[in-house]
Amino acid sequence: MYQRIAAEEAFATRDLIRAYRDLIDRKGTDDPGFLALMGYHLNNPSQRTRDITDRLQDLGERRIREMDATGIAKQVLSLTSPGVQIFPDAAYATAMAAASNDELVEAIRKYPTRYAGLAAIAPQDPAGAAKELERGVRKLGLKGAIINSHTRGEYLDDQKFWLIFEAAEALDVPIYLHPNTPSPAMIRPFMERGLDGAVFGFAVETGLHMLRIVVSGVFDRFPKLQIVTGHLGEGLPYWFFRIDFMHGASVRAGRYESLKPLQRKASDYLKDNFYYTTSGMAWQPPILYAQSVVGMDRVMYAMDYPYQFVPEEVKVTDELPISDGDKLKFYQTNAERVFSL
Ligand code: 1DF
Ligand code: MN
Repeated sequence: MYQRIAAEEAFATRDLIRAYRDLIDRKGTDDPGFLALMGYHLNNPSQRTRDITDRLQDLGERRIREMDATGIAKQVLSLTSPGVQIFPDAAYATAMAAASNDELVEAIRKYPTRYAGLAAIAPQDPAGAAKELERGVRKLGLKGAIINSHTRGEYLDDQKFWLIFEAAEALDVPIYLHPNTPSPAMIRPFMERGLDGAVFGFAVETGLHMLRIVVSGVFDRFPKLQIVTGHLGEGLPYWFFRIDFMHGASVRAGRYESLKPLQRKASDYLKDNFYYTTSGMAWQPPILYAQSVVGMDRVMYAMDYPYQFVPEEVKVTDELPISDGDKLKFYQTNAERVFSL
């Protein structure tokens, strides 16, 4: 009746893992979120983290076997967060993105019916990132790009990054705005209670990033641009009414110089320029709620393998009380459309 396409599935190259270990060991970054997140994943002795790190690096038989076991027809693969965005040297980050995209494409060529992929890019060099996105799509057949929220504390509403949006719109491919840990300027109160990671910090950071992009006017400039978000939009669908009310009031009152009038309501962009995946949200109430506010054409399945590899969770979405036609959209055709699969 449908193929299950999973839209936010992570991998890592051996070189990336090595470079992360090196950054941690020689204190090559002072980003507290990165050190906490990758310090945990790479150095914690638990079975869970060791399994995740092993699975991340397998683009071969093990991954295919586990997809078969959970009924996943196709994974849309992306380099794990924070990708190359942590590296201080922009040229190094750009080269690392290209090498990772080349490796990804090798795997896709080996399993063309099972894998598709998004390009890693290095916003540290916006022009280089736009070029790598173009190479990824035109030469390698990748389906868009992934950006893991802030890049060294900077957000994509800064116009220096808009070359990337311009390229995505021109190529007619989406940007997956994947979580990163909260930026250094706001992570402290999260870390004091161990809430900086996927438990909640990711969602605050990335929901903020989505809203910064919306209110900056990116979509008035690039009206066809599409952004894919995970974790059911990092909570934002619950906020549409209040965001429209308060954002509109602040704009009309001229409260901030930086808050410019938009052509449409904030929630209009969140409905028409964003897609929402269910990564990490195997729970029917918020999925049904998101479908009710953004529509059946904008919510799609993701597992978040290997970070959230819980085979029983697929049953939760299989059993959604929606029509067969809507289930086909949810699992298959929405992803086929936005990623041109
Ligand atoms: C975690 C979760 C890590 C997700 C991720 O990338 C990630 C985690 C480093 O649990 O630490 O992509 N996730 O999307 O929920
Ligand atoms: Mn993820």
